[in-house]
Amino acid sequence: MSKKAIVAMLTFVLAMISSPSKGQVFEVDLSLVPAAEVEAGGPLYDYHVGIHEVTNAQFVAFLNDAQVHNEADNPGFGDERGDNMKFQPVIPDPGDVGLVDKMLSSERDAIFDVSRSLIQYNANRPIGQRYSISSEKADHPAVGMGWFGAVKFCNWLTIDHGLGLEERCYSEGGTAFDWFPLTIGDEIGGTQVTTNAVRDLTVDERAALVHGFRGFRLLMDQGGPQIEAANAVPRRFNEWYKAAAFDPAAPDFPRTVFKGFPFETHTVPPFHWVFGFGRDELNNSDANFRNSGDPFDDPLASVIATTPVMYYDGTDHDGDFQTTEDANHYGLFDISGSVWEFLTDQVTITDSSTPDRSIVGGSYRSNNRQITPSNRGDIGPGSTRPVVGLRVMRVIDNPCTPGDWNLDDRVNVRDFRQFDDCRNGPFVASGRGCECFDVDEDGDVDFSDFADLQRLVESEPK
Ligand SMILES: [Ca+2]
Ligand SMILES: [Ca+2]
Ligand SMILES: [Ca+2]
Ligand SMILES: [Ca+2]
Repeated sequence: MSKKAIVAMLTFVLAMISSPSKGQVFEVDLSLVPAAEVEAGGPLYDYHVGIHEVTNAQFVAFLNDAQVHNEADNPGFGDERGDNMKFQPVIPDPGDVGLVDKMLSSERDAIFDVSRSLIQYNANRPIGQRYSISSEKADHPAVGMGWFGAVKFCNWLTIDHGLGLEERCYSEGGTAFDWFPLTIGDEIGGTQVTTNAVRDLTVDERAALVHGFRGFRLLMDQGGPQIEAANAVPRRFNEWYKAAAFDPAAPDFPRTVFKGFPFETHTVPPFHWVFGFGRDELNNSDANFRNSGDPFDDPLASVIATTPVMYYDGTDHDGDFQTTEDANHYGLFDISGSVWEFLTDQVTITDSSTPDRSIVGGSYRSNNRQITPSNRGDIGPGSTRPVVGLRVMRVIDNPCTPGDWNLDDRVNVRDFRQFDDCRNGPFVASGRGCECFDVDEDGDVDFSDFADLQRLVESEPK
């Protein structure tokens, strides 16, 4: 490299370090899970998934930038990048971020809890530089955020990538009830009913999310693997399980595996792997789980024993520890183990005012049976854990199969419900997904499209 090039590069690097308050677009490596590779009963649209969990360095960039754009902390500069976050200045952990002020509510750490992470906070530094991570832990997965923090990160990342405020996938606000996937309660021809957010997404709401938004979000998980029901329940929006376990090269017969507790089993369907690194057997060289023998292991479970993201890459890390090359079929790392990952889905708990959120994949503290993609946990949306992080995804090209609005591979009365909405309702203005009803491709959705749709239904296989 020439001297000039080195100077130019250094100048660039220094500029990045010294101006942390301007948007910090960082690379998010995504891998395509293609519609064309058909998982029986699974998603029929392209989506892109983060090849690794969100790192400490990425989460620090978010926290610093959000604080710069937080009206309370930086008057005159507040905007959507930092809205709805209460940065706690004093007790007991400066740097915690809640939905409300610390002393007033149980939701005080709902966005981020410093003490359950490896990230540090220094109130004496200028805003925009207060959060930091040691260089050794910068590429480890971030932990200690609640589901609110995970989806706030997704919304922030959407803005940071210049995708536009209207592409954000989650509603935000000052209370726990204001945070939900944006299409929940967005009823046909009606206005949004936020009280409906206290439940999981319907199929139509999942379809609307896929059709209408290009921002970053968490993966969806419609009903889990659904093996016992022999695919009786559709899982057309189970983005997690396809990305995590599907592979046309996997065994073509079901296998029974043990879950976390003794005697409890579940079945892995044909063409899916038991583990998220594309195999049915687990060795210590494959993933970070409890006492897995990696150099970061903590037998006492007293520290955050994450491995760097993509650690299981087939190298021996300069003689430290031999790993197996463990990107899965879609190039995704650490699907099994390292840290649990939040999903979009709300798990309805009848005695709870805010439903739990799904977490998947297990962590460095999970045993060897708990880190399968079909294993699930759930925690409250404001709960923070040193074992739970996140992975982001995007639908980059919103899908459009003529007439099949709910993406279930058939055109029928369920799609027609949405047709009326596109013809008369709010979708006309936004155009989100309605172009799929313009069957005759003349630029609008009207009765001539309806006639074409009827013909599509009649030709549907019985
Ligand atoms: Ca370990
Ligand atoms: Ca993981
Ligand atoms: Ca359909
Ligand atoms: Ca038309």
